[in-house]
Amino acid sequence: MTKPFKRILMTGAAGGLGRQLRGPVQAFADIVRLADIADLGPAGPGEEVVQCDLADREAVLKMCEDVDVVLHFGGISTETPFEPIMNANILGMVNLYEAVHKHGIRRVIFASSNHTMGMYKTTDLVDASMPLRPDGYYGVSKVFGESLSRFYWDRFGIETVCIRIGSCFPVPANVRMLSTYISLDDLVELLRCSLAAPRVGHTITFGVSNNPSQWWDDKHARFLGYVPRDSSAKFTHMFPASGSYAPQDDITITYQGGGFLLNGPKYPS
Ligand code: NAI
Ligand code: 15L
Repeated sequence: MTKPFKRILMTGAAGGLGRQLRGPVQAFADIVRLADIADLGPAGPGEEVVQCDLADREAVLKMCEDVDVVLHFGGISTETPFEPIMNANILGMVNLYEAVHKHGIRRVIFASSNHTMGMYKTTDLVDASMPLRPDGYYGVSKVFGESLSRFYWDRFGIETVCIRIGSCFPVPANVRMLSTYISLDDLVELLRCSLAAPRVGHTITFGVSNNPSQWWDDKHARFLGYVPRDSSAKFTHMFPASGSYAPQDDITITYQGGGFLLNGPKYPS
């Protein structure tokens, strides 16, 4: 069967999501180029493997040679001190888009995050037109990525779908994740839709399954045609109601960003 692309690049391929997506992304292209700063092991059939630090401009330029489309999953994925985030998620993003532009790559799918909006309350319903409210350095770096990709669309016509991924883990780790859960199958389907749509311009979509509790309204990205099939409902029994109210001053319950708020910048440090 003919595949939609000749060569797809997936950064962050050695990470938690990258390892699980390594098989499914084969459906999208004849050749999958897997990249990470960490070791990826040997290339399998239909694969190429590149070890590359996103902060290394020349290496990123080379990583993007002869690529048709990019799935950008590489970078720091949690709240950490600023320096690693700056190198991987900010400088790395600049290097990537410079290379994408130089090589004439037309579309990027960017693994953004719900932490771009983590300071909204868990009682809010958020959509992509609402002001950004990141919950720490990590969320701010994803806001930077969304903003940089917007600039590259407006100025150079490079298309990006920013997927504000919720929590893509096999099983929710806490009550919060009953609202933020996305299954791997649903994420793969959202990637497929983001690659297949004829025109995406600069689109922000929420990567979430059809969970009983919804914090995000994806009305601005319906045209992608993503219809989640999974739900966190099957995990609800893991978190029975305690019968007592959570303390009002618990910021991990008040804000959508949850535990990330505890690890962000604090003064005095
Ligand atoms: P992960 O931390 O397991 O994987 C990230 C990968 O990026 C790692 O393999 C790491 O070696 C690589 N990396 C880090 N710094 C790098 C650098 N300077 N140069 C090249 N590669 C570098 O994270 P995970 O969970 O696989 O997430 C993948 C992407 O999806 C991340 O961008 C994350 O922010 C985003 N995301 C993930 C969510 C989830 O539920 N897993 C939720 C929201 C966003
Ligand atoms: C993210 O952005 C992280 O990359 C991931 O590790 C999870 O913590 C997720 O958000 C979440 O909010 O659960």
